[in-house]
Amino acid sequence: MDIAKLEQFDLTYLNVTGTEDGVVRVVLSRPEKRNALNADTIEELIEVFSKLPRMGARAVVLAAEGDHFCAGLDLVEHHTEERRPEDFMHVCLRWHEAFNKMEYGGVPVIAALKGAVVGGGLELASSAHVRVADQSTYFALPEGQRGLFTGGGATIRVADLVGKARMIDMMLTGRVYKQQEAVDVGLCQYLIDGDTDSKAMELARTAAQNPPLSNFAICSAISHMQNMSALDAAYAESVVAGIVNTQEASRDRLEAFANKTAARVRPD
Ligand code: 1HE
Repeated sequence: MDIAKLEQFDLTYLNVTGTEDGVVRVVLSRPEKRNALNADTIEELIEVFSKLPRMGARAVVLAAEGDHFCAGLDLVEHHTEERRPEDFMHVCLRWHEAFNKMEYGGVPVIAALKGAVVGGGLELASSAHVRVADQSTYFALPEGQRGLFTGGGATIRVADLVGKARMIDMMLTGRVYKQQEAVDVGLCQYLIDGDTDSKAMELARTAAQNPPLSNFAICSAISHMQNMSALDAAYAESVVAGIVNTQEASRDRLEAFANKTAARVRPD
C-alpha cells in the first residue's frame, strides 16, 4: 500500500500510521478522556475504516493511547447534548456504520487492549476480528448502572462472544471479566504478559502474509454467513470458496505443498 495516502486523513481523535508491509495502526488518541467515544470520533472511525480496504491495507492494529483502551460512550457529551430519542437513534446508527465497516470490511482488524474495555469500548473491541488482552485489561457493560442500554451493537457482537446469559448478567450486575476468565468466556483470544501492541502487530503481520482475497473472505464472509440461514450460508460459502480457492495467488502455495517445499502444519 502507498503509506503517503494515509496523510489525506484529517483526524483529531485518531492517529493513523502505516508500515511498509501494509499493516496500518489506528490509534485512539484521546487518553485524557480515557478514549471515550464522542460523535466526532465515530465519524473518524467511519472515514478511516471506509477507506483503508480500498487503500490496500493488508491488516489493521486498533490500539489506544494511555492506560485504558476505551471508556465507551462519551457520557459528558451525551449528558450536555440533551438528546431526544430520535437523536440518539441516529447516533447509534453512526456507531453501527463505523463498526460494520470494521467487521465486514474484509481487512483483518486486531485490537490491542489494555485497562478499561467497557460499554461502547467493548462494542468497539468486539467489532475487531482478534482481541489481545494484557493483565490490566478488564471488560464490563456498565450500562445498567448508568441507566442506559447498549447502542453500538453489543446485543449482537458481545452476545455472540459470550452468549446471551452472560451478557445479561454483565449488564444487570456490572460484572467485570479479566485475565484468564475473560479468555475462557470468549471476550478475547489472547492474554499476554507483555505489551498488547507488539503482540497485535505480530499477529497483524502474520495475517497480512495471506492473500488479500483470502483475508477478505475470512473477515467479511464469515460474519455475513452468520446472519443467514444454514442453507443460504452453505450456498454462499460454496460461492465464496469457488472464487477464493481458485485464485491466482493460491496457485504457488498449492504448488509448493505438492512439491513438498511448503511448511507443514505442526503443533509448535
Ligand atoms: C469520560 C468517560 C466517558 C472517562 N465519557 N468522559 N462508560 C462508563 O461508564 C465508563 C466511565 N469511565 C470510567 O469508569 C472511568 O473513567 C475509567 C475506569 C474508564 C477510568 O478511570 P480513571 O480514574 O482513570 O479516570 P477518570 O478520572 O474517571 O476520568 C478521566 C477523565 O476522562 C475525566 O474527565 P476530566 O475532564 O474530569 O479529566 C472523565 O470525565 C473522562 N471520562 N470516561 C466521558 N465514558 C452506544 S451506547 C454505549 C453506552 C456506553 O458506553 S455506557 C458505558 C459508559
